[in-house]
Amino acid sequence: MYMSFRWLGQEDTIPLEYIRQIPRLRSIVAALYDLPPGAVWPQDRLQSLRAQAEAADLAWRVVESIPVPESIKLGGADRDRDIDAWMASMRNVAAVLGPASLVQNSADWSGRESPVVITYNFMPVFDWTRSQLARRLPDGSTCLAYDQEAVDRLDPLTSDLDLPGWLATYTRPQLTRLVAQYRELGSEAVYDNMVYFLKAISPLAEELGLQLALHPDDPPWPVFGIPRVIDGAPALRRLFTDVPSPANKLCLCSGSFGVNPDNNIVSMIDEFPERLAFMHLRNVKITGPHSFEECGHCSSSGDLDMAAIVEALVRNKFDGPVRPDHGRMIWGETGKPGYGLYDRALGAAYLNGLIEQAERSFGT
Ligand code: DNO
Repeated sequence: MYMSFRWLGQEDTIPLEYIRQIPRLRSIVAALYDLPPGAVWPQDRLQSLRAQAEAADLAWRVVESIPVPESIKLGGADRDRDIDAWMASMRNVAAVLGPASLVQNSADWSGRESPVVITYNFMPVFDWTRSQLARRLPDGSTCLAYDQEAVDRLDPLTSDLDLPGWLATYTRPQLTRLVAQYRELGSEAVYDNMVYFLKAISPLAEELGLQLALHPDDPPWPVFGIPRVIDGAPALRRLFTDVPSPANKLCLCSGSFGVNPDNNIVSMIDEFPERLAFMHLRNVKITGPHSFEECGHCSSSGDLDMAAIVEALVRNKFDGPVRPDHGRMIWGETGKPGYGLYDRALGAAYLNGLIEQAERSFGT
């Protein structure tokens, strides 16, 4: 298992050099964030991002994410065109980051020859959703939070939403139409559209040696009456039966699944070890029904047993990338909610400690 860190590209205020200074940090997770869903990612753009990472002595093996256009999630008239574009991006990612391109100065780094991972999600319209981007905690830090009562008071069509994961590129009429389409479509049809998409792209992923890492719905329940389909182990079981391709894998996000107490992350790791491509490791504190805060990464800060999660990964011989996930804002830092440097760096250091200890216990 190797540690990585999300870097948000040119607009990220955190220098790559600082990321490299985190102990054991040798690789970034990145994407061409400025390109809209449906655009083909050009090789020269991928190449220059890779070169930028390598100039800072960091590898780039994990793409997070190539966005899936709404036409694909809706099963619309343009979906085959958009799937072709997605596959063209897959080809370019494989050509630029692929198995033949080893990272320099990394003889001592375990991720050196690891497969390239492409992360994606199948959440309609809003991606990850929170009701508060900066809830103040008693220690003065701030965190992201989700409160169902607050969300119930919001109408996505009339409220001024400032949602963290949402590509706020839709005009109000587009948003109105999309929300109505998804509400009418329902979750079974969205699921079928996901299967259609995966059946179309997984043969190419296998051929190119890419791992497709599906990020779960965050939170794992319907938001604003819009369906969400990857909410727990039964949904995963069904998906891996319907699309058995070995390229069909997971970005198992402990914090997304973990806010539903019915989801046991350790059992999921034990049940789907061969499906794990990438891990988002963060803790969460459940504050009420369908409500939670994003706490620090340590087990004692929230409701997930992070040591048991890391132990399960080592026990199952997981050798892919992991990353700390959303951090709180601490020490006066300002920046993109969830994506500051300090608390994520603390998270990486803590997780590295857990990994070292678990690897010793299991003799790996
Ligand atoms: C939030 C992230 C998500 C994730 C996508 C994966 O911080 O975990 O935005 O990148 O959902 O496609």
